[in-house]
Amino acid sequence: MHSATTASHPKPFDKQDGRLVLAHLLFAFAALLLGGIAGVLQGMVRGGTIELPAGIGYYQLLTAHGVLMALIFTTFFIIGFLYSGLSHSLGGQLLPTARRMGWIGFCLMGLGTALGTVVILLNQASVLYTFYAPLKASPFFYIALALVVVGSWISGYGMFYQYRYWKKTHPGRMSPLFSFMAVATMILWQICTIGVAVEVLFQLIPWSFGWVDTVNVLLSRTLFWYFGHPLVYFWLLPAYMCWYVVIPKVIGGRLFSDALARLSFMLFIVFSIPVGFHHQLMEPGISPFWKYLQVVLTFMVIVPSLMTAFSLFASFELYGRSKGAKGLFGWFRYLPWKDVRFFAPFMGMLIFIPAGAGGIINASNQMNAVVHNTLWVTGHFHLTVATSVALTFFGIAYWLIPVVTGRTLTSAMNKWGIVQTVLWCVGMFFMSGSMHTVGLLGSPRRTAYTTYGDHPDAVLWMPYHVAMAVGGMILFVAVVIMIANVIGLMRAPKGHTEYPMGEAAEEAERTPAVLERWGVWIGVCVVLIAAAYTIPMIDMFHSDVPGSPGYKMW
Ligand code: HAS
Ligand code: CU
Repeated sequence: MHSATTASHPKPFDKQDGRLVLAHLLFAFAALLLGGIAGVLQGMVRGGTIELPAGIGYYQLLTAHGVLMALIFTTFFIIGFLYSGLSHSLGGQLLPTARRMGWIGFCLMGLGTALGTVVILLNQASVLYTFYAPLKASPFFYIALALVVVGSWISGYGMFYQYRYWKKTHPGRMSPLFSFMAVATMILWQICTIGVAVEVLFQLIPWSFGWVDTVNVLLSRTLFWYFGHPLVYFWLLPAYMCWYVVIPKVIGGRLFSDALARLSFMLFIVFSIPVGFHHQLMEPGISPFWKYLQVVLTFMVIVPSLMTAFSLFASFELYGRSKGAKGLFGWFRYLPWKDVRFFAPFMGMLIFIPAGAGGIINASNQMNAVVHNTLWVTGHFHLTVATSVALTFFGIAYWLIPVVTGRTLTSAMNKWGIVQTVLWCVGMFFMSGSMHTVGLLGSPRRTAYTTYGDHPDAVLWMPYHVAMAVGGMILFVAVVIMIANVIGLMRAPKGHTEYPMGEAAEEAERTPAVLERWGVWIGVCVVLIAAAYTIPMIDMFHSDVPGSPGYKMW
């Protein structure tokens, strides 16, 4: 039998692997709590409801919030989740070398996080999570980031090692879907982090140590966004893994198509990197032709998300019809609404529809001119990463923590999970809804409380800022409940929880083998990156615009 299908044994999760996974998850949730505290405070400052005590700065909080939530919570959770699924789908146990690499990665990332957090708390790095030059942080902030990235590389190598071993010992077989997707996600990560590694090592660190006086700002931002856009898919793809592989199992149905799922992940590898200019559409120094090309590629990378939406609808409908659902939307009633393992990720999917639509608006040059650098963009990413992705990760925690600790989810905790999800959605509705609206009215992002000298426009904005603060407070309550739920899961009754991994395996054998020819897809990706970036980067190197000295604006 295919080893992906032997997975449903009532065999407990490997203890050593469980510890590795749990360490990542707990670290992630600790970051969520700290980031949440920073978030609610900054929301209240911006709403004009509080003033910060003890010399704490708004931008300092904003940096802590962005770094801990967007970079640390996500990365730790993702690596823990991927390791858990690899252990489960590739033989029930990690190879000692793979596990060791996971721990080395964990330690390096943990060290980087600790160092970075200290530097931010010392107010030496209030440069926000995108750390744009010419804002200049302490060199130790950049070193901290580098440690996190290098740690994540080593964790990725551990995953590749495990996968290679499986492929070698199962010649001619299609790998289990989860492992395929995990490898695709980590390949994407390896390719895109090269950009930020080059930026940090060759530009920001020498400059912040004072070894060089100036920095090429345009080049640094370009390297950043070469990384920054695929970064958002590094967050999204693990959520998609849950939607493709876990959700069909949770609802008791099956995945619509193994081949379609694999194709969508390969398309992400191909198209998600050469698109960074859609974050730089309003920047001078890049000719319109290259922006245009990258916008075309941006519209290409929407396709695998549309395929995902199609596949999810098909899976839901197949399941509903198998239960006797009639009519176009009859299947809707048959979904397990009261099961948080389904409900939380489902709300994530639902919200991804307007969230993705917002992304398409952002990517359109003319409309980007309206929304760029306004709170609209902040609203966009609080729907995408902070709702679609975050709710899916929360939904995963409700079964993954029990799986790795040998416990079971109680019905009381399931209810708290539903409450948590509803609160998150309500809080986000107010917060992100107001951000989108007030962004269209011109309210800028990355700015503390100000009335712009009582400018009439800024007076119009204020009610929305208050609504944002209210949403932020609701979200903070939801963060606290999530943390309480995690503690509850850690103390849940002992018992066996099955790893809910879907079994499209019989179909996987019919999936075209080209979908596992990594070299082909990575090759196409490299060609596209070269086409989209080579000439504009050469121009940036040869630009006569002088480099910029560093600024400390806080
Ligand atoms: Fe974005 C800015 C364009 C997706 C995150 N984005 C950001 C920033 C972040 C971010 C963090 O083109 C700010 C960075 C900063 O600090 O400056 N984004 C896009 C596009 C997409 C997109 C075209 N973004 C994401 C995702 C993110 C994310 C995903 C995180 C996880 N974004 C932009 C642009 C900017 C930007 C510009 C720069 C703006 C500026 O000017 O600064 C696309 O990938 C979206 C495609 C998605 C879809 C939706 C498919 C729907 C699905 C759900 C199906 C639901 C079901 C359930 C089945 C087409 C898969 C339904 C059931 C029922 C019963 C109805
Ligand atoms: Cu992007």
